[in-house]
Amino acid sequence: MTTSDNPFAGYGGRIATDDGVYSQSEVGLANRNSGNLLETLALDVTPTGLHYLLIHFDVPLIDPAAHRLTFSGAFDAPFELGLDDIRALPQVTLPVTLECAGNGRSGLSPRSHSMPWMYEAVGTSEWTGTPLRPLIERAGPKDDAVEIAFLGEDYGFDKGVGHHFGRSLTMAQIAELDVMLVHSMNGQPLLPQHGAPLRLIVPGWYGMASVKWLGKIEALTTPFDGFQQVRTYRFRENDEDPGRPVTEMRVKSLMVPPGVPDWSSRKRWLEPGPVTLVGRAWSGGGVSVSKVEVELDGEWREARLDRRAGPYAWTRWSCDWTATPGVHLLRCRATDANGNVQPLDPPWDVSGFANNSAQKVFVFVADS
Ligand SMILES: Nc1nc2c(c(=O)[nH]1)N[C@H]1C(S)=C(S)[C@@H](COP(=O)(O)O)O[C@H]1N2
Ligand SMILES: [Mo]
Repeated sequence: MTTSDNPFAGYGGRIATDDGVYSQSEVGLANRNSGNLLETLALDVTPTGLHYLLIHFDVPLIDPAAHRLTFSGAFDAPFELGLDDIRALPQVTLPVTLECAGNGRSGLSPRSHSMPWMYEAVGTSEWTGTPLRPLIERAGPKDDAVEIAFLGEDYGFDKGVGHHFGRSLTMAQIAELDVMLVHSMNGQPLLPQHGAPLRLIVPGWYGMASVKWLGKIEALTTPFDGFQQVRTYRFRENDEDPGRPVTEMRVKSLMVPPGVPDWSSRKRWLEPGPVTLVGRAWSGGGVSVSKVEVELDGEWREARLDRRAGPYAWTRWSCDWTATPGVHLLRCRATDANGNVQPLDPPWDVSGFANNSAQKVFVFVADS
């Protein structure tokens, strides 16, 4: 498709962004795609209604009783399944921390025009469903199959290109990753906004791989060229750069902002004295967090780490601080078992993907 086919071409393009000033369309995106409230980082599992949302188009409203998942393309034994068939297969529940690749985008300058996340596009849920790999094996990819594509029922336009939201994984990734076909979240059937009745969960990767409203699984003999695979979710230095695909989550940590907030600035107010700071840290690909440090009055102090609920779930951390009167900037940074450390400044990317720089929280401590 060329840009002249863009049905929206005559109606103006994306609006230029200006640091600190948000356009109406960015506010519109933010109203549709809510974020997690950082106070719930105190919990192991994010309450379902507070899990962040990223919905590119409209939520397709699907009748679960009529829904069929089809396996098609370069398979020797294509078949289809209904929801009851999937529930009758071996069931697994896995706690998985999901983070949007665009989380932190607002921290970049210049900022690309897309969902203007700050810190809140992350959450942990207990997902229930069946492992994907045995179903792929049952369908039997032909010898020349190179990738499996996962297509959602939602359809819309981006940069003038109409498409179903779709992503792919290579045969090697299917063999390596613990991909799940999921119908329930925290013990309840998926809500419409989280992909009902069926979605993919790709543990350890950024959220874009976890296709919601899953309708088709297709074996391909050439790499998938869908918009969400080749035109976005790529790290790019500049607009000409073909880029590298976004895959596993980068090491990151967040704290529950202490004290109480100012309504509009979200800056914090605290009484002086002892306070326990708590938060969560995670990394991608099942890699564990080995250290979290909190910057308190210019000094980096090591936090205590709890045991995580599973290889794909975040780790709780805590750190004691004696708050003294005045203004403080608190930061936290995690290190994973591979030695990756969160940077203090945002890593550059044209689209603002995977900004894992240390969170900053401004705190005003009252006079004693
Ligand atoms: N079909 C479909 N799947 C999708 C999306 C989408 O817009 N359509 N958004 C993706 C992105 S970018 C993310 S971060 C996660 C968000 O999942 P959640 O809304 O359940 O938190 O879903 C992914 N799967
Ligand atoms: Mo995302």
